[in-house]
Amino acid sequence: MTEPAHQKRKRPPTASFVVVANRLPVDRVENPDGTTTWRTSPGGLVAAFQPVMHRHGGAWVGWPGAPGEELEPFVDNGLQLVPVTLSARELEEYYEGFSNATLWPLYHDVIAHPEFRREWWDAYVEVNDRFAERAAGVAEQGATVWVQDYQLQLVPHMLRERRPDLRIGFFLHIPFPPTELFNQLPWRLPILRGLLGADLVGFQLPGGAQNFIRLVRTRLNLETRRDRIQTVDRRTVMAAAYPIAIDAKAMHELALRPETEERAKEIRHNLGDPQTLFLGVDRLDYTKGLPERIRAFGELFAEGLIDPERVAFVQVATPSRERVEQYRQLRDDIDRLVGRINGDLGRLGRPPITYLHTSFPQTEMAALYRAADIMVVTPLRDGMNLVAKEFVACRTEDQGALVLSEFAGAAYELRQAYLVNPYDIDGLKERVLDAMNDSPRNHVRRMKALRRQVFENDIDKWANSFLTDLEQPAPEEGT
Ligand code: GDG
Repeated sequence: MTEPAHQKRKRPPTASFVVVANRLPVDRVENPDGTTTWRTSPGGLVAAFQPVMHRHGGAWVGWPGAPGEELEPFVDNGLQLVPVTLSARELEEYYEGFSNATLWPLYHDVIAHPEFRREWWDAYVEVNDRFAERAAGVAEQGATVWVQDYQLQLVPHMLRERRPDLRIGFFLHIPFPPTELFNQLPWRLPILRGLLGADLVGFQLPGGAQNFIRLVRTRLNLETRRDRIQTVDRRTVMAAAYPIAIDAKAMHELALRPETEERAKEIRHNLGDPQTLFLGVDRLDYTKGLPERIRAFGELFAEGLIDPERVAFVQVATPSRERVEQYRQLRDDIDRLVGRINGDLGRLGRPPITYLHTSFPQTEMAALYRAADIMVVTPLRDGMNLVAKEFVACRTEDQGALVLSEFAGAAYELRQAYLVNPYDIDGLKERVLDAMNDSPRNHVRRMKALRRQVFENDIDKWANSFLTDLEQPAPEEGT
């Protein structure tokens, strides 16, 4: 869309289905002629939710991506987009601070140290309140509002106070931590109460739902029965697992396009037509286990267990949260690690590790997935990991293999992957070799099973199962 921005903006009518997420699904692009275009923003939540929104219609409430930007609601690509303004200070305190330097590490098993700062919490409360206000203004009487992720855990309660007529769902895209970690949080009670404003609280895995139920029982003294919680205002809240999925068919079709296949061949050719091409694709995040993975490959090359003349390893690391100190540090560490391995082991024109700190269009991602033989997905902790599922969906000929961390939510469903403990570098090396040396017959057998799983449990099924449970009236007390 390239018409001038002011022509596109209009106040949205109220909607019967509203998604509330930290980010709108688009980034603004200023064209040289002064017009504005919107481009899909990267990331797991948007990738998962775009198809859901296109099927259901409705409004999406979120931050448009630039500090201080005040935009009227507008329509893009058939979606009603309702921008929430965040100041530079709020971004620093609510987003980079409380969301990404407190909650993100805490919820990912404290892989990095979470910082607890009271001013960050205050900003979190303030911004959550603004999102709730915006959603309350957009939702029509009796509408369904689906709130997304760790940045907005107070919104369900704040929204219910304003609009008791709504059906409110919440889905957490990242892990919900074990009780002893969650209990470190100075603001644990308001967060639990915030989530309990929803009728349905969804998690990636049953373990997350169980952690939450245990916490509301022990910390808030609420009565719980299986996946139901009785609140003090005598509502029934359901807490259950809904492992998130992908639009497998769309991904498969993208992979099948002749231009994707052509590009996949070109990628392999540019890498020297290796016998085996390993691939990693991750946001550059300390949860994704990049240093451990790179170290394992460095050792495999150095010890002659894989031959850099015949094997290539491509690691794409998509830039992420670059203003947060821990992320800057990680980037430097990885640069150094890759530089050292390639410096020690590479020869002219053929580095053992091709490391790309950049993001690509989805077509290029599909070509990479097709080009690769073995995908290496080894996060230290991950809510789900869509990359693993996307790779499987792109294996149009049932070939290749997936090496997958036990600590990715995806491991719960993708049992036929080569599962691995990513903290165990020797184990990781062994698993990489197992995957590489296994017979093509075993690869096909495993891949067929993985594909069945990914195609049978796609994003439509995921959204329908959450929304069906959300629409169900709560059972009478005592039943
Ligand atoms: C969070 C949770 C959970 C990546 N680089 C590019 C690109 N991507 C796309 C991938 C995939 C998505 O971004 C990444 O999703 P992941 O699930 O792997 O990871 P997170 O961003 O951490 O997502 C995660 C997810 O939410 C959904 O609930 O699975 O556990 O952490 O779709 O393809 N896309 C494009 N260019 C890139 O360079 N176009």
